[in-house]
Amino acid sequence: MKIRGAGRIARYAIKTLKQVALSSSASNVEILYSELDRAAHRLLDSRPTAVSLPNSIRYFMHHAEALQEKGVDLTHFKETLKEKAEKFITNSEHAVENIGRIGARRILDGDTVMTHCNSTAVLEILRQAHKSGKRFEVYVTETRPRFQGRLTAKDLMREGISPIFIVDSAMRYFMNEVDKVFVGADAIAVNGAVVNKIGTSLMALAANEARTTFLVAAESYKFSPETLSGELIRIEERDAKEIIRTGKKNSLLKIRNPSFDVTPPEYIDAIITEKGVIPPQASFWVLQEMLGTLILDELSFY
Ligand code: RI2
Repeated sequence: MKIRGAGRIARYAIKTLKQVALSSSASNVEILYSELDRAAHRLLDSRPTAVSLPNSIRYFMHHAEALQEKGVDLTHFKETLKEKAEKFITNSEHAVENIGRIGARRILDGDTVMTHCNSTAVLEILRQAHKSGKRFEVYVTETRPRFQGRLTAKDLMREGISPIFIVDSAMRYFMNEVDKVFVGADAIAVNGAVVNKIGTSLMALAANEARTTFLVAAESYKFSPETLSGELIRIEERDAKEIIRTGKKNSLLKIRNPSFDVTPPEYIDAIITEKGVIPPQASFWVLQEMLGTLILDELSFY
């Protein structure tokens, strides 16, 4: 949890693999490849839900494998992987900027918006809308149990935006005042269902009932290729201690602490990606275009 936010997790994984490659004392490409393979699996095991993690690792390991098959020497291997890693990080940062630019157009002067958790992509939309001179109100939920909403509130204040901070359960109470909801995504399935911080699907339900527009901001590497073959996205369940101190007194208490939930496509008006705005039902085409058959072939390994 030191590294959080689906985009940041992906960039950090790539940075780590680059470091493993550059700092390795392996004497040949084969040994270095197996070191990278081990590191890739350790990284994969760290968080199960954010699809940006396997997608970024897949990108890096695909290049590592192609270089190994080509029979390049160790220096070339390291240099090329360094370039590929840096390219991924730059592209990912540009993707967030583009989402900001595209999403900011959706905010009108005088709008009231609401957000949940702490999404870099959503913050960029709000930042760019504010920078362009639009005035709007932002409701920010505290996002129990880890209170990432506090981070969002701080980020917004740093940009000169003054947020309205509410408890999660007040989202329905204020929804009638809200014109648009903006949330990020940890993963998007082929049918357009969005996995995001626990509480997102409740916010979508409340928005649907109040006829409030519900928008998701996500880079294309958050779409899950595994779901093309019917696999489900695993929802991370975290330690009970995040909710309550467990001890003798409440030893009979069972606690469940899922970190994410699934919002069905019917409750989502649009997904804002770096390529443009799509209806959730168009997720299949994003997956097809972004990932291609080559990477799908490698799903069984990563
Ligand atoms: P960006 C976060 O998960 C939140 O659920 C957020 O909406 C999503 O990742 C996307 O964040 P966590 O890592 O990539 O805090 O837009 O569990 O920053």
